[in-house]
Amino acid sequence: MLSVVARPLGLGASCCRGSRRAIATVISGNKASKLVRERLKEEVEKMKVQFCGFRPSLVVLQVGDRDDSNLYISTKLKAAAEVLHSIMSVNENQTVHGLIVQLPLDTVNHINSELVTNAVSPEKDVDGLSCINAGKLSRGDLNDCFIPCTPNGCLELIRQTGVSVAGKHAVVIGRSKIVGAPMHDLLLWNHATVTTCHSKTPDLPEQVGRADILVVGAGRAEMVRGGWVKEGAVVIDCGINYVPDETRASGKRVVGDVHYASANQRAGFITPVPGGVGPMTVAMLMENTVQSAQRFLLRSQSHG
Ligand code: NAP
Ligand code: LUD
Repeated sequence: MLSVVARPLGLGASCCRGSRRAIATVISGNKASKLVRERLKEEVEKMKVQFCGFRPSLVVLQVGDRDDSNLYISTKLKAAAEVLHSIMSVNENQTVHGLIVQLPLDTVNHINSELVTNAVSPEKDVDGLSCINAGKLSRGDLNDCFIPCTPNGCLELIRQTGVSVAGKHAVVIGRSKIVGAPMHDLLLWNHATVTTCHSKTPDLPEQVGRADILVVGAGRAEMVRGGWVKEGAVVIDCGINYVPDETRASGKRVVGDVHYASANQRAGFITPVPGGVGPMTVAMLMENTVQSAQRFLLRSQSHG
C-alpha cells in the first residue's frame, strides 16, 4: 500500500561541511504527495476501463459551519440523530466507498464525536478513526485496516528519507486519536522502539533528545526547540498553528509545532510547515479511498 519508493534524498546533517554543520535535508510533502496522486490517477483510470466507468467515491460530512473547513453546507445539522441518520444512509449507499466526518464537530451542538466516528461503517472508514480500525492498528493488523491519514503520511515521508524505522528509537509527541496514538502504533509495528509524550510528560526536552525519529503532533506553535533535537534525527512536524504576522495581508501565518529555524540546524531530515505533512494527509486520504474502492470491487466480484 505504501508504494512510493523509499530513496535517500541526500546527505543528512550528521555530515559536516568544513567546520560548519550542514543544514537538514527538507522532506517535501508537496513533492511526495504529488507522486502519490499521480500513481492513484493511473489506478483509478485502470478501474474505470476495467469496470465500465467505475469511480471511487468519498463523502466528507461536515457538521456545523466552522469557517476553517473548506466544505460549505447550507443546512446546519442540529442533533446527533440527524448526523447519525446521514452516516447510516452513506453507509448503505453502494456507490460511496469512503466516508469521513470532518473534525472537530460543531461544539455549539455538543455532539459526541466518539459516537459519530464509530457510526461510520469500518469498510468505509477511510479516516481509520472507528474503534474497529484503531483496534486492528493497535494490535498490528496493518494490512486489514484503514490507517489514519496523517500518521500514514508521516510514515511515508520517513520512508522517503531512506532511514529505516526498524530498531530505531522513535518519539511521538501527542496521543490524540487522529495523530499521536495511531502514529505510536504505526511506528511500533514497523519495529521502532517508541516513546509517546503528552502534556504530563515532565522531561520533554530529554525525551526528544533520545529520538532518532521524532514525530510532533501537539498543537503548540514552535514548542520543540532545535537544541532539544538529536543530531541527524528525522523530524516530522504535524503541527498547523496560525500565529499573528503583521507583514502578511492575512495578518497571520502558519507554523508547525517545531521551531524550524533552529531544528534544521541539528536534524538530518525535517518536514516544513506548510508543505510537509499536510499535503501528505490529503494524498493518503485519496489512497485509502482508492483502496476502499478496490476492496469493494473484490467483494462484489466474489459475491458473483
Ligand atoms: P489534540 O487532539 O489537541 O492533541 C494534542 C496532543 O498533544 C495531546 O495528546 C496533548 O496531551 C499533547 N500536548 C499538548 N500540549 C503539550 C505539551 N506542552 N507537551 C507535550 N504534549 C502536549 O491535537 P491533534 O488533533 O492531535 O493535532 C495536533 C497538531 O497536529 C495540531 O497542530 C493540528 O492542527 C495538527 N494536525 C495536522 C494534520 C495534518 O494533516 N498536517 C492533521 C491533524 C492534526 P494530552 O493528551 O495530555 O492532552
Ligand atoms: N478531520 C482531519 N480535521 C482536521 N495543510 C486534516 C489537515 C491538510 N475527520 C478528519 O485533514 O484528517 C482529518 N480527518 N484533518 N487536517 C487537519 C485535521 C480532520 C490539515 C492541513 C492540511 C489536512 C494541509 O494540506 C497545508 C500544508 O500544511 O501545507 C496548508 C496549511 C495552511 O493553512 O497553509
